[in-house]
Amino acid sequence: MTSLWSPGDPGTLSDGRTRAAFPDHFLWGTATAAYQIEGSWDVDGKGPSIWDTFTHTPGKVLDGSTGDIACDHYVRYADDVALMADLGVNSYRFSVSWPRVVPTGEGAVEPRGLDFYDRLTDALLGHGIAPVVTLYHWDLPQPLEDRGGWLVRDTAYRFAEYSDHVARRLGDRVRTWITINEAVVISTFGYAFGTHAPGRVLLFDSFPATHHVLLAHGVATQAVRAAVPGAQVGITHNLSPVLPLTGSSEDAAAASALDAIQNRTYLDPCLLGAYPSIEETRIPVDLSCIHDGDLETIAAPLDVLGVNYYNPTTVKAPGEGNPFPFEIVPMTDYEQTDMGWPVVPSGLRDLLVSLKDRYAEQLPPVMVTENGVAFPDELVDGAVDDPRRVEYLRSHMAAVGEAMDAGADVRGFFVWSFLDNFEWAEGFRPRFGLVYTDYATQQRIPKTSFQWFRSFLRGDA
Ligand code: IFM
Repeated sequence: MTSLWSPGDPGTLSDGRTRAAFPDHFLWGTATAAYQIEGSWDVDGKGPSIWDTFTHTPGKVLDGSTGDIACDHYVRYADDVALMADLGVNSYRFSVSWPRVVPTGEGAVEPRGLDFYDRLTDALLGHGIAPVVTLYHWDLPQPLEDRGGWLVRDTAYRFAEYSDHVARRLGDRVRTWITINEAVVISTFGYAFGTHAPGRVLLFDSFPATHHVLLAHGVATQAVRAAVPGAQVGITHNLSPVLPLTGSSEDAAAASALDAIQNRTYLDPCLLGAYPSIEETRIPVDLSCIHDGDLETIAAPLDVLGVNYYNPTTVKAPGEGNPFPFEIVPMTDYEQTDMGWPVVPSGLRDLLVSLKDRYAEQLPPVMVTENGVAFPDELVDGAVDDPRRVEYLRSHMAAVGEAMDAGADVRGFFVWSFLDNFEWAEGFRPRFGLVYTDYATQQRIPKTSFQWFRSFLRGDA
């Protein structure tokens, strides 16, 4: 497939919209995470994280790779920021590595770690790019995991202390703060199924990890607000609309259960102050880790809700002997990404509209903090033509516009990701970037999708 769009064409969305159709204050950015891009895993006093341990354990990552070097962004950040400026984004979402700032997870701060984020923040502001800081994107300090990790309550309070350190250092320049990225992934892949660090396989007994991550969000929100007057604080959830395979009541019940398990278990406590009931999730969990007052802490009103969208999920009723109340059905009728995910732009519109309908006045303004796609990009004669990513972005951004037309209060959109990077248990194979990373040379090669996004951001029409 050659590009439908080529340099010189208007930078429009799939429905013809241009940037001018969105409000002036709308944040247009890209997103990354510390472990996925920084490298320099053991320099300047940084402590080990659970992802350092996990990737250094043979057999955990598909291609055997690690984030030891990744995109070498810790060293090359200034050039990366200059490339972002060339792209024309007005915002950039990055995460701070907890073990870089507090190497053992509690106690002494490593000033060189904070200095890095200070330099990065200044470099962004120097180019007129507003930083959006995520405080936790999965790299828990290993010493805290050794004491139980997210299964123990104390980790939430250590997170609040670390958040306070970061907020005090960057709060004079950073307005928007995301406490936690994708609690569902942390607890499900990290503690229920063990495919992510720290690799615990606790199935239904992983609920304390869910609760303590959400509690960490609550107490860190208090810490950031205390340190930074006027801070805009939120949490980012990875949300997947759940569709029943057929109109049968059994499939509808399966869809409703999975929606409660993977979406509402994370949204409801933050927005409504209550978990969905066990009758709704149909998962037998021990709720004794919830203490009096926790849900009030977790449900302090948010300034913004971050939404990461990749695809919807189709389910049917479970077969005999399935311990789960649903069975996932592959959506093979749709274009498939390199992650095996279906491409369904309308799912993003439906999701944003359904949040508004479901949570009404409890819903704060929303930002799409991640949306993007991995396709098998190739470097040919020094260039990377990725027409499928161009179309993916054009259609998903149009879906955001449609949701806004329908009344959704969306304030920003961040492409995942700025550059190809370490995709967790999948290693370096999936390429999500607008910029191709040549890992052998660390050369950055902007793809056609970068050119398209730049044209859209400039308002070329
Ligand atoms: O790479 C991840 C990111 O770290 C969290 N959200 C989903 C992305 C793609 O899998």
